[in-house]
Amino acid sequence: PRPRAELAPGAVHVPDWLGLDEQRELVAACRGWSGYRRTRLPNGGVMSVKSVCLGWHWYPYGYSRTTGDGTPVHPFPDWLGDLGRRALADAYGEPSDGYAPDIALVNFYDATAKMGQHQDKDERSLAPVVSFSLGDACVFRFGNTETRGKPYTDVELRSGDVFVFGGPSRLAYHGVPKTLPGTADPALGLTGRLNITLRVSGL
Ligand code: MD5
Ligand code: FE
Repeated sequence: PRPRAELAPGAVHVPDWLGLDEQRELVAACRGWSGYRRTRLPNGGVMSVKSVCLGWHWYPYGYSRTTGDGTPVHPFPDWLGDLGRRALADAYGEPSDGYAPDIALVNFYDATAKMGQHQDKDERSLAPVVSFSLGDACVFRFGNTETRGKPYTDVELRSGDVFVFGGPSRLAYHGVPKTLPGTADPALGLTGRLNITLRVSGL
């Protein structure tokens, strides 16, 4: 079995945290949220992941209450906050009652999608980010807080894994250089990779 690992202070990987039934329920929930789109960046690029937001809509580089195309932002469900509090408590081994995420970003990766190294700094709160991985595994690159480049550590994130980023690691550069197509459990019924991150807007 893959052990729980603290990659840096506040950056904790908990492998296989979600059971297969919980993974299936999360996949079903992700399928129920409409409006996945590729985000266009101000520099002219287009992100390769398809994303949908709950609670607040992420635009590069901030959060708004509306999507901009007339479609409503889905509500952030209570059950997802509960799941995030349980994951955070298990990752850090301490109570998480005060953790109240109000944003979820859902990213879908097809076989060729990636995410370049970046910092998550559009949230006004530096409360931890909790990430859930579903479907195909990926190479997750966890870097440092100073530069986009080295040093970094590559970790494989598989379906059911939780990753928490808080404390001194909250503003670390990170990204997904590739997914590993075809690695998902066929029983999950998902081709590709889904990642859900929970955040606190501070708004
Ligand atoms: C993903 N998502 O797997 C990646 C990594 C994103 C994003 O980076 O911004 O949607 S999930 C792990 C993660 C999420 C948020 C913050 C940090 C890592 N971090 O501060 O290192 O789709
Ligand atoms: Fe990120």
